[in-house]
Amino acid sequence: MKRIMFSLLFCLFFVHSGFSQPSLSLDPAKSAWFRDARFGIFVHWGLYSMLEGSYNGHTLPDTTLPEGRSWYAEWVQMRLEVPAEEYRALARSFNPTDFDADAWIREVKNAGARYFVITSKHHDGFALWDSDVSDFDVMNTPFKRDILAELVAACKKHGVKYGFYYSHWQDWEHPQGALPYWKPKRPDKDFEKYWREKSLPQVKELLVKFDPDLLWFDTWDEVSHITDERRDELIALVRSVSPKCLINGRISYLNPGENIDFLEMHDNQYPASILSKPWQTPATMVRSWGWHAQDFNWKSIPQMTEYLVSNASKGGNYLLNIGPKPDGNFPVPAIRRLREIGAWLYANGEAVYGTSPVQITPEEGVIFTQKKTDDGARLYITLTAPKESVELPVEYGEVTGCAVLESGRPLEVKKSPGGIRIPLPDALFNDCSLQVICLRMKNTL
Ligand code: JFZ
Repeated sequence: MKRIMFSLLFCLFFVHSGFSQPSLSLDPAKSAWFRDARFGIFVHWGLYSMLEGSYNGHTLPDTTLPEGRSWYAEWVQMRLEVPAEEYRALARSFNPTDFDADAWIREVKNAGARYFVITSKHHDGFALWDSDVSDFDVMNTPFKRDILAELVAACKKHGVKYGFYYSHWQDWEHPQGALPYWKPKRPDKDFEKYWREKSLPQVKELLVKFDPDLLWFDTWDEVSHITDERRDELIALVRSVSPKCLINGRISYLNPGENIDFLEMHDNQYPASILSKPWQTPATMVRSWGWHAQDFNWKSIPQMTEYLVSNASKGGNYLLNIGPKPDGNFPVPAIRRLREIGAWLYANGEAVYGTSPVQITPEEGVIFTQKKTDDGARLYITLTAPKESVELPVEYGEVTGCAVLESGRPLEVKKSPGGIRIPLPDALFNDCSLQVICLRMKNTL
């Protein structure tokens, strides 16, 4: 009895001390919406958009850099060496008179995206909201409108989750913010000043003013200055202000630790296997993130649709970027792509939203996703290339029906040595949009 009492006390002590620890982690249930959403829209917009990828007669090439990276237009200040005062002066003519937050978020919604992420402050240090922390913000432009406030209102109205990209490490405006790798490195005690004066206070301001659903921090290969201590300090700040705000892995790309909510892939990077944490690929429609008037490398709609479904099949999301123009409009090729992806999701969204990965490696030209339903389960087979039939290692007795998802056209299921075989009619491949087969089953795989 004494021993039992002792263990009970011991347990109580443990549980209690566990609760009194400041917790950096977020309940995984709070990222359920993110996992189910699968598709988000990203926006890179700021003073750099006004330069459109060119400066002083030079244009950033749209070819790939030796390291496999592109000449991103939002890096124009550093890549084409715009003098600091001249870059700062862009604020004096920032006036995107066509900007309409409601119209943007309607496009996001019609695209079938479930969340929206915008650069609240990119590496250039310019804030798109009314910041009490820094004068380098949208209120000190002729436009004088809090862009984030307008977008947040539109997201709430349309039921779209929203988050902010915030460059917590690189800041080319603050005299102590981190600079690109080819510039001299700041002494760490200088960076500390930027960290205390601008980075942490602006993140807090974003949380308090706008209550975002997620924060998108940005570091990559080399995380000088972003030590584990600073990473954890920032996580603790977010957790202390917001019980719901998700944090991405690029808060410290090489060492995200255990307390981030989802992993962020490298730009346009697609993992080959299923990952256990929620994750997403930030992806461009062209090469650049920010608007580049000479970047004509628009990706095809089937290609982008395939990235979306393929990521879903590995438990991940697709965060597709738009670089709005300096007048506040989305580029026409971006709008057409958004609307066509939205049309595809209108017909086939069931194969994407709220699905889970399947542990079977599919044959070439096929992507699997699945979900449980009240009457059993659905296996979705997305076809990325024409073929005569699909073979599946599924027991014949498990199948309760099969049809093309978009049209409802019934398909015959045959018993085969390896399980089942579904012959595919030629007409399925009459146009270039991906077709999905919905297999009704008794249980998930
Ligand atoms: C970063 C930003 O620098 C870029 O402007 C954009 O916002 C993107 C989403 O995130 O991109 C980088 C930049 C450099 C590397 C990786 C991502 N890098 O060198 O590995």
